[in-house]
Amino acid sequence: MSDRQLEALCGEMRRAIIETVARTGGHLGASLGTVELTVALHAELDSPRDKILWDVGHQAYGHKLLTGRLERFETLRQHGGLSGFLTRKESKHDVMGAGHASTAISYAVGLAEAGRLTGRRDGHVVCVVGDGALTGGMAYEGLNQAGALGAPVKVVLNDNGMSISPNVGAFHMSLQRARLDPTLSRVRGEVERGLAMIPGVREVGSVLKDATKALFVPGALFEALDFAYLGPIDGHDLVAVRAALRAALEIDRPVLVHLHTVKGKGYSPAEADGEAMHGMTPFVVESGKAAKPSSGPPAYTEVFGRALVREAERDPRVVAITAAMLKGTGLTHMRERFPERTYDVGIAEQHGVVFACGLALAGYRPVCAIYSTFLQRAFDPIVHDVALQRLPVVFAIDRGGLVGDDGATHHGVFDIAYLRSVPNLTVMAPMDEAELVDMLHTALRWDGPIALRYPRGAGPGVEPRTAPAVVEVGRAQVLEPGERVALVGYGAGAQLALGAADRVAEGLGVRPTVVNARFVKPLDAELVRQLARTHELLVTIEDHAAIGGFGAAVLEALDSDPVPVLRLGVPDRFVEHGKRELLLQEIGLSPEAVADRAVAFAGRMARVS
Ligand SMILES: Cc1ncc(C[n+]2csc(CCOP(=O)(O)OP(=O)(O)O)c2C)c(N)n1
Repeated sequence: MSDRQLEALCGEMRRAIIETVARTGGHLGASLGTVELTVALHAELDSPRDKILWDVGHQAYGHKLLTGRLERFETLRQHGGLSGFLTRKESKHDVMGAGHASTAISYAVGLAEAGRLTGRRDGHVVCVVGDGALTGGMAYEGLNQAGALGAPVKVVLNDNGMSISPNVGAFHMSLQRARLDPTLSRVRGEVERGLAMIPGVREVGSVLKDATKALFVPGALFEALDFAYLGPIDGHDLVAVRAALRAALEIDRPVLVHLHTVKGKGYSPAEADGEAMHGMTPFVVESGKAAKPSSGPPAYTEVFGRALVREAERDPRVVAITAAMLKGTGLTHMRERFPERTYDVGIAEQHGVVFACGLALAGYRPVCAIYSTFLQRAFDPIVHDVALQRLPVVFAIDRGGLVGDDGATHHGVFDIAYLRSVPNLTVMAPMDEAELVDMLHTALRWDGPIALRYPRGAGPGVEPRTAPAVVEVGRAQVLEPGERVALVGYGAGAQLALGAADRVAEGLGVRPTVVNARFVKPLDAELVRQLARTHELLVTIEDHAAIGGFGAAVLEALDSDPVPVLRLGVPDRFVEHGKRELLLQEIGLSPEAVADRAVAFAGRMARVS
């Protein structure tokens, strides 16, 4: 296709992305910003022989459109439809699957090195990485090794100045300075021209060019890592981007191509508010406003964010940490009220947790507000730095459980398992908004590491008390006394237990006992044993992997009082994307399914006995 045709194609792709995401919801701004880059990559490369890797994969809707998924594009993020990220099973053009940031460079180095090992350099390896993803340490680990190996990877830095919120960090600031200060490149040009006038300099021209580049453009860091640096280039100038890619592909060593792009490019509401338009629910194209204004009780995130401000007002030692999820974790309220006590460390969960340790050592009460799925990145610091050192760090774990449309990369279904095996940690989950506020209050008064998890979206709408109360650590709560069957729920599981109770009563002819477990560590083992002695069946309910989760903790506590335990949780497979309610139904964790499974199990037991 000619350049004119390709430019027209870019317009068509933008329209398809805007119109589809308006219906399905999804990552809008990021994919609008990469349209020209996507077209340029597919014009210059022969995918899948040449390997195009996208970090996170949320900016790759255009790549889906150009690799055979136009027809199915309207199923984006729908149950059974296209994923909102790239996944290996969806297309041979999706070289790697992702959803978490900062992995693409490492994959690319591995692919390039495999080519060297086998002696078959089968195509180019090009990865696209955002400036946000460059706040994650793993990106530097990859660059560092690529430089040392001389691996011929091509890294395209898609620099839009934004992570989800405006990007952070010293490197970002230096990129911004370079972007905002045109004198830097003018001065560099003048210096180069001046040097070229010095007799004898012509012979070492390229060396000097490299030296001035290092002095005047953000390429210095990449040059230090033994990358050739090309840029900065206007990432919406298709011809310029193609030329830069061609130049990079000709160089047989690591190259970084630096593009300046605009998040939301071509759709004015998204250009105007990149943060709000990063991840969208369905919206009206003309206005950019949500199609269905939110109603009902506030999300757990919001309740947490406001409660944290109140705790910080009471105690000047309270500080808050997010890893690039200021809005997603509700810390915008903290940022507004106490900007100097609110830290966005970038996409750096590992660092963020150890940073919290430093603050805790000095007497502060850090609260790390991190999604369950991203906290996986910080597992070693949780063990080695927080728990082993017994530091009073609070983990506010948002998006515990199935998250819905984002799918397998984002479900937070492993945190109970990976936290409850760690000594010194206290691990709890509220069943409603009021308990969330109380548990945060409790956590900030607890002398040791402590975590609370809560699900995505809104709770049942229980108003928090005016003055929060301290919850007794390790004590569960019997919500409804009953007989024969005890439904023991953890966190959102307690709501499921309540929701299932009537149907269980109908099925059994007697009302079941309903328990809000509150703590998985320390577990209220005394109550669990008492339930075991007084009931025929315990049913544990959790929005978490059944393996290693709350139900497993209950089983472990019962070795001397055996009673059948039906453990209801997420099965041992990766659950795909779709509406949360639909997914919960699919895996048998809707209130109705919980009730039916409990009654059927009790029925089978009765037949056996
Ligand atoms: C480990 C991890 N933490 C947090 C996130 C949430 N997240 C998704 S996209 C994003 C911003 C990425 O910014 P950038 O790489 O610059 O891409 P852009 O959206 O600007 O194109 C963040 C923080 C994530 N995907 N992975």
